[in-house]
Amino acid sequence: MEKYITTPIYYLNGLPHIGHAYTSILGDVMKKFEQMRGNNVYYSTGTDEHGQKNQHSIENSELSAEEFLQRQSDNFRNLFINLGIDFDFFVRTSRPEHQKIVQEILQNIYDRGLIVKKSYEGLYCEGCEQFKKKSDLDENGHCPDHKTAPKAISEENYFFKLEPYRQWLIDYIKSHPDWIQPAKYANEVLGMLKEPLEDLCISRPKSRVWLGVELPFDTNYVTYIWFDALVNYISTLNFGHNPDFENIWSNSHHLIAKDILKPHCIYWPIMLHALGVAPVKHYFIHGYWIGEGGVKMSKSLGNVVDPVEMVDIFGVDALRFYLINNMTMAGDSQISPDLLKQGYKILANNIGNLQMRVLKMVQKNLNSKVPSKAALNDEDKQLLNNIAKRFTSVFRKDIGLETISELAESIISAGDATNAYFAANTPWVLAKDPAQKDRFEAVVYTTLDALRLIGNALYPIAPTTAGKIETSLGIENPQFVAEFKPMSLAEGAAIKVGDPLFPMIEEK
Ligand code: ME8
Repeated sequence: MEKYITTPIYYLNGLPHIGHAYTSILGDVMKKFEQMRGNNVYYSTGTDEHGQKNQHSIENSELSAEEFLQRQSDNFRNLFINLGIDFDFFVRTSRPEHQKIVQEILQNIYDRGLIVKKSYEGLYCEGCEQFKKKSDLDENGHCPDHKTAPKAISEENYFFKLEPYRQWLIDYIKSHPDWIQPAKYANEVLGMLKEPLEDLCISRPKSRVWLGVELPFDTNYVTYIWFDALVNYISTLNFGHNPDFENIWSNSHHLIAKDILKPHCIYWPIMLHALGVAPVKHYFIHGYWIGEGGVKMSKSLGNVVDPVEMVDIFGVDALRFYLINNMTMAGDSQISPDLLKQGYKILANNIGNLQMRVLKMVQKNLNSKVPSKAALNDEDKQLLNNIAKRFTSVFRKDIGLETISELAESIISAGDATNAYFAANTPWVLAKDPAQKDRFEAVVYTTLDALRLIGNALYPIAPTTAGKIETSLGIENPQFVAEFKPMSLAEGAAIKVGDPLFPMIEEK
């Protein structure tokens, strides 16, 4: 079955930060997880290239709009490639094909009388690219997310009526309890739907915003950024021109953080409903990365975690593992170079050291060959069966945030169990006693086979490390599939002692 996974498309007014890296890594982990289960996945991520926020950054740069957007978008694309993210499509909303589909959709709903023109006065937060109600603001009259006062704006604009769809949306949420995950965000959306919905302003006069998709029915206006950006999810599938659209859309999954709940879970399903298209199949909504100690990351506090710097210090796989292992379902999660270092040490101690120790033993005592499994006893078999059973059960679950964090957790606990087994069986003592040869071989085989299972499960999160583990065990061209058959490491295979998986980090 083909699945479609998307991330938000990111604004280009700054460099990609750890939050952007996280959502796009998460999508990649989900893609690899599904591929191991035998499912095809089409995965899109990319950049949101219109709107007032991007426009101001262009105006403050020395570059033309096209040059600025290209440079900024490439920063994201290149980072994602460096992070091992295997996207199938990199969205750029400046792409003419996307703009054409936005215009076709607008014309469709305009022709059906769903858009009206009227004058409007409102408070606009540029950070959110949204009009705000007084009740949305904090006690100082500021946007609670951006801590800035929204601007009072009065202008003629085009509007799309949301209120007629409110009851349909409430009913849809209530009758599809796993549509928005975790469920607390479904409740948050239901809370937003308690009051009548204001008309959505879907245009911006070109006198104020020139960076956008021109309205097909009034060339004095561009399309509101969110109306344009949300359409990316279907323009990527060539909506309106693709006979296979429904097929893949019916298996679509949107990954977003909690900051963009309202446009995604209110505007977007209503837009689709008006077009006669079913909503996305699932939303997976994650919390925010914040600095160590629970403070928001900000340049002035100097606690912004730069993904490029973190990759330089810890490498791609350790960063990916930290992000996946430490995002809590309950709320926000903390990150800092020190916390990443602790996460790195867990990987080094739990998997890296074990792998190196056992491989060196095989090199020294067993002529670099995987030993026989003939003498495995109940304890050995039980360890391998337990690990295999746990991984099998994780890979049987549907993708979702909980499944992916359970995957990370199951890897660490398999590593802990194998380390405890290794320590209790003291193979370094057995190695010295010829009478214990069979026992020695059984303990080494068991440890190597446990590492093989761990390497396989690790693939979605840390693909390069997974490949290194399997190759070090004498498996050539490892194929990563969700099959965890214990005791199937080939006896006699030639192990390879390479560099440590997680070498000591130089103090900077
Ligand atoms: O909202 N922790 O773009 P954006 C976790 N263009 N994730 C974070 C994060 C953090 N601290 N900060 C950002 C936009 N993110 C629109 C989206 S989609 C049709 C249009 C991630 O650049 C997270 O995925 O502000 C969040 O939802 C997204 O970046 C917002 O990116």
